[in-house]
Amino acid sequence: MSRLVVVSNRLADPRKPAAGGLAVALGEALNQTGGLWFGWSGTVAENGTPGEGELHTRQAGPVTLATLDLCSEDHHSYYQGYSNSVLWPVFHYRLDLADFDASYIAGYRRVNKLFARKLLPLLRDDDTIWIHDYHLIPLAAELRAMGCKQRMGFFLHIPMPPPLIMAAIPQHEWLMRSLFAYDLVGLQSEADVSHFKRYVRNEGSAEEVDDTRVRAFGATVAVQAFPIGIDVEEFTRLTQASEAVETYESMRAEYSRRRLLMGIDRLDYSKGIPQRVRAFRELLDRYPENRGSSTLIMIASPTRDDVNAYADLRQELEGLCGSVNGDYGELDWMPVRYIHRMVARKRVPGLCRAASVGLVTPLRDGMNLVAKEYVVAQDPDDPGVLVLSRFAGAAEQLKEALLVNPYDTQGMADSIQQALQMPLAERQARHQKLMERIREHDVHWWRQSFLSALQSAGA
Ligand code: GDG
Repeated sequence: MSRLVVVSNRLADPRKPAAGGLAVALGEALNQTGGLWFGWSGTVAENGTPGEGELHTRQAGPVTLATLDLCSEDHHSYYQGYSNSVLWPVFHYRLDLADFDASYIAGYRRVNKLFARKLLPLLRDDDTIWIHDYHLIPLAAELRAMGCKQRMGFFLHIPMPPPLIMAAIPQHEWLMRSLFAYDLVGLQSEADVSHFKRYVRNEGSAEEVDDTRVRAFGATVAVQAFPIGIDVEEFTRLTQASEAVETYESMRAEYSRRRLLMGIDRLDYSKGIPQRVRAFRELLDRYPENRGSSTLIMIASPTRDDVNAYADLRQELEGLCGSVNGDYGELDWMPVRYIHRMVARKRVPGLCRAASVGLVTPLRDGMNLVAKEYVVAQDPDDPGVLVLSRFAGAAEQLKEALLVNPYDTQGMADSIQQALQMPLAERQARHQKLMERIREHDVHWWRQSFLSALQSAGA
């Protein structure tokens, strides 16, 4: 078996459970092959030189972790700038929030080149290289330009936008062309694959070689959907562990007279968090029987606070939650509990299990793992109901959730009401089907199917 090399913007120590399912799954494959994980260290060197960075390596069992510092100029233009103020908003269809500052692209290219330069001497001839996400789209092209012949695959964790939205990025052709340096491009959903194929047909006069391979820009690449899953066993164990049980019990005791609705996300504009509060307000308005008896708990953990759009979102959300509580709250009932802090991972399943309704309502999302975690945390004998945006990648798989359009406030309020009223037998039947699908396509399936497709693609 050839050695696996994983490259991602950030990495985690796969031995630590707090690293989460993805790191554990990648860690397993890295462990089996004595692999290498390469990425940014998270350190910003104040007086560093652009395009340069110190490399640190350490061992985590059989796995080598190699991390690179970035100077503040590179961090600003590559990470905050091009990655999170151009690619993240545009790939989530938010052209209105994109900041097409012309200086960002140089930093993005510089850091991808720097990654390639520092990674190259660590590579062996028969390595299999798996590069992750939008920060590193041109990395394979940079490595190929330096003579790298190894098999290389790319997985995009966020959506692939439709061609006309992609075309808003001034460097769209260069970005899409650079994907053809990979042997395999993995996307989250069939919708993403169809957007990719349409783009390369329209802009690159692509020909479809077979079901998975397309030829354009003088190269051939395999493109397939690999919907990412969660580590079902790990999350089930976490659900049964004492911290989660304690959380569940204390929530049930605290809210013994109420039904709980819950949302847990990074505070990101793609997650449809204000839309969720508006729908909850509408629920209280249209279905007054929920006043005094339903509480919405929203955990929105801080993220990318230094990008402007995130500060605006925080302000909007605080205003919205305050107004619902002000307009509807009673001395003994607060309709919305909003927490802008990270909750310990061990408590997350307990929170999910205590909620009768899980609200996962992104405006656009590559997959959305919270949807899957919510389902797995439920008691199969008395499960809660998942209300899921049709614009989450997960909606392609999780058809037995109540699928909603987060832009339709009234429709979403009606679906929440339907969830609150759903008879036990229907809840159980839906939950069972959802569990089957989540179990079948877990994170191990995802990793194995990507890596085996990569072996065939590079053959
Ligand atoms: C990207 C794509 C794709 C959230 N709040 C807390 C917390 N979380 C955990 C959740 C879940 C994870 O973070 C979030 O995963 P998502 O999939 O929902 O979203 P992104 O972070 O945007 O991830 C996404 C994913 O990549 C994988 O490919 O699904 O579409 O955008 O595990 O539970 N965890 C803790 N405290 C919190 O407050 N401990």
